[in-house]
Formats: sequence, C-alpha cells, structure tokens
Amino acid sequence: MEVTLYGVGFNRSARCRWTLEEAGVEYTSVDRRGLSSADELRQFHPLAKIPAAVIDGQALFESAAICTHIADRVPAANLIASPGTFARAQHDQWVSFCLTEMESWLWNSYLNTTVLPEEQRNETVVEQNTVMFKRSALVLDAHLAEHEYLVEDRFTVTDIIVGWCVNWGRRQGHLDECPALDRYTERLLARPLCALTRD
Ligand SMILES: N[C@@H](CCC(=O)N[C@@H](CS)C(=O)NCC(=O)O)C(=O)O
Repeated sequence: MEVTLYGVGFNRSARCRWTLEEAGVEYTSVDRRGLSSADELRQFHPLAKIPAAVIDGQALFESAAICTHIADRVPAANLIASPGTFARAQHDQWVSFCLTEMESWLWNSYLNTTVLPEEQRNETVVEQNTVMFKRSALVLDAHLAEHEYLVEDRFTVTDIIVGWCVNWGRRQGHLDECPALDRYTERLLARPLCALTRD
C-alpha cells in the first residue's frame, strides 16, 4: 500500500497519521507552510484542505474516510469492526455523531474566532456552539461511562476519529461536566503511538 499524506501537525491530519502508525503502514508525509489552500493540494482536495491522501495513486479526502479506508486495508492490524456487522454500523454511528453533532460546532467557533478575516467573523455564535457541543458530549460521556472504548470494547479507528474531536473539546475546556470523556482522553493519550496533543 503506497500512501502520501498531505498535512502534518495536530490538525485533523493527526487522525490519519495516528491510524497509519497503528496500522504499521509506511507513508510519505508532505507538509509545508501554506499547503492548505495551495493549488498543489486542490488536485487532491477540492477545497484545498488538509488532510488529503493519495493511496495507491488515487486521491482521497476527509480525515474520517481516509482513516476508515486505511483500517479496512490492513485487516491484520485489527483496527476496525468488519463491514456488514452491527459493530461496523456503530462505527458509522459514532463517526457521524462526532462529525455532525460535535466537531461542526467546534469548527464553527474556530472559524468565527480565528480562521476568517476579522471583518467576516461573527463571534456571537460561539456561546450557542459551546452549548450544542456540550449537549452532544454528554451523550458520548454516558456511553463511555459504561465502556472503555466506543466499539467492541476495544481500541479501534473509531476512537482515533472521535478521540481527536473529544480532545479538541477538552483543550477548549468544554469537558468539565464529562468525567468519563476526560478519562477516555487520558487512555488515548497514554497510547505509545497517539498523535493527539495534550496542550
Ligand atoms: N472535514 C474535514 C475538515 C478539513 C479541514 O477543515 N481542515 C483544516 C485543518 S484541520 C484546514 O485545512 N483548514 C484550512 C481551511 O479551512 O482553508 C476533515 O475532517 O478532513
């Protein structure tokens, strides 16, 4: 399997790097200042965002899709529930929940406080975004109060994808009412190949 990963650092490309490391796949990493939004990247990601990957000559974007595909391609690493099983549906459930009900709120706040030029920002959305993120975080917290990991009670790529988002929320100080999520993040950070940042 030949993989080139565009994007390094603690942004969403960390999900892909962590998955590649856990799967034991060697890969080429491409990163340079100004890579996101560069024309070079647009050929692999239509919005020129990171991460993007070229896998055996084919471009793939969206961090969750890249991680899921890598996990599927390396069954020996046992990183994902088998296609067609109920556990695999739970993978899809938690990934969708994470991206739509949690990460989207964090991203919108980040966009309106950091990414957009000042004159385009609308900082009034931040408070509501935080409320919405915390509401969903409580759902995940209740599940993780009963389980060590999200699917099949073992570490899988689902935890890599969702864990990245939970860690972002933790770094923003949004997990004060979520003790199980706090412990879950500690478990992930303790893994030797973990690509999340504590700070
Ligand atoms: N849903 C996408 C999000 C990609 C994304 O927004 N990447 C950020 C860095 S984490 C980026 O490239 N930002 C630059 C921009 O928005 O132009 C994924 O999970 O891959």
